[in-house]
Amino acid sequence: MKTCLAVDIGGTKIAAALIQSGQILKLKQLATPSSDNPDELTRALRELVTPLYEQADYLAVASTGIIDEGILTALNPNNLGGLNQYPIAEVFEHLCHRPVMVINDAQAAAWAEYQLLDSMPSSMGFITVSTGVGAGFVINEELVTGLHGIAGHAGHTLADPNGPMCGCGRQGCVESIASGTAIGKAGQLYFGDECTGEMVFTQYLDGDSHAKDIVENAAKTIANLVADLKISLDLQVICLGGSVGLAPKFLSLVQHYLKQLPPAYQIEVIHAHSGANAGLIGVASWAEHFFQQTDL
Ligand code: ADP
Ligand code: BMX
Ligand code: ZN
Repeated sequence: MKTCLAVDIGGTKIAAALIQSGQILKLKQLATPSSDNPDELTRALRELVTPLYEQADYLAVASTGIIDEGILTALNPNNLGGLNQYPIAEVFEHLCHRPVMVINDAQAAAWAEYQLLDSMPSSMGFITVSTGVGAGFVINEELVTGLHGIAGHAGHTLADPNGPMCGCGRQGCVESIASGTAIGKAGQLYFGDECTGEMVFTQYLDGDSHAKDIVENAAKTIANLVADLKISLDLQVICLGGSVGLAPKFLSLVQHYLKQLPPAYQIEVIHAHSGANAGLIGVASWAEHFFQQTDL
């Protein structure tokens, strides 16, 4: 039985796990460095994988950013402390001397969640509301990665043409309003310069009215994204993940705003079954599929 070392690189945290037949055997996690120096990220990745890689046959990496030909290009470099154009596949090959496969984190999570659905629909979407807002799609039972790895970057579709400037360079993207980063930024006006998305949620759950406005605005924005995706792709179900997507009450708020739209926009929205581990489980499963064909 082959063992996979799966790594999930997000804008806030990096997790690594040894996985066999979809089961996590060992899990380690650390904070994503907030530096535009690529050596800082490489150092963090080395620290994470060194105690694990010798037990692995291959590596499966899910990362925030556009993954094309093994290079990570940030669509929103702010999510990675300004880091861009990082040779992610080469770095892992160098660190672990094992075959490496890399895809986008939300694409990986979509693949994990698709396989866990009871009804096995032909088309589904996954949305992560986390440091950024990412998405992944399975259409006609196939994970859509896109010719250049860009497919799924629905966090950068338009939510408000007069909204905040997004780190990708476009004004009013969904991510600039509804991501954990955007929620934290909106909260800084009321809760201080160090305010994070998580702190706004704590205030929200305590009944603060400013936090309520911010969280509701984010949920309404995600509900509209859900509606746009349903009407564009005729999806059958959408899974919501990421620490904001999984935060208490957020899913029910999204469902509440979605219900106010006409019937054609309605779709079942559920929590990611594999929770925070969706990226790890999904990329391990995707790599198993990939490496089986290459007779590893
Ligand atoms: P990553 O983007 O690295 O995958 P997360 O999914 O944890 O990481 O998303 C990080 C964002 O979620 C940050 O903006 C953080 O403030 C926010 N966050 C973390 N924990 C919570 C929580 N319990 N409730 C709401 N927001 C949270
Ligand atoms: C951003 C983008 C996506 C990513 C999404 C969620 C970058 C660096 N990332 O829209 O590729 O899937 O964030 O990422 O441009 P996370 O860090 O919030 O998990
Ligand atoms: Zn954007």
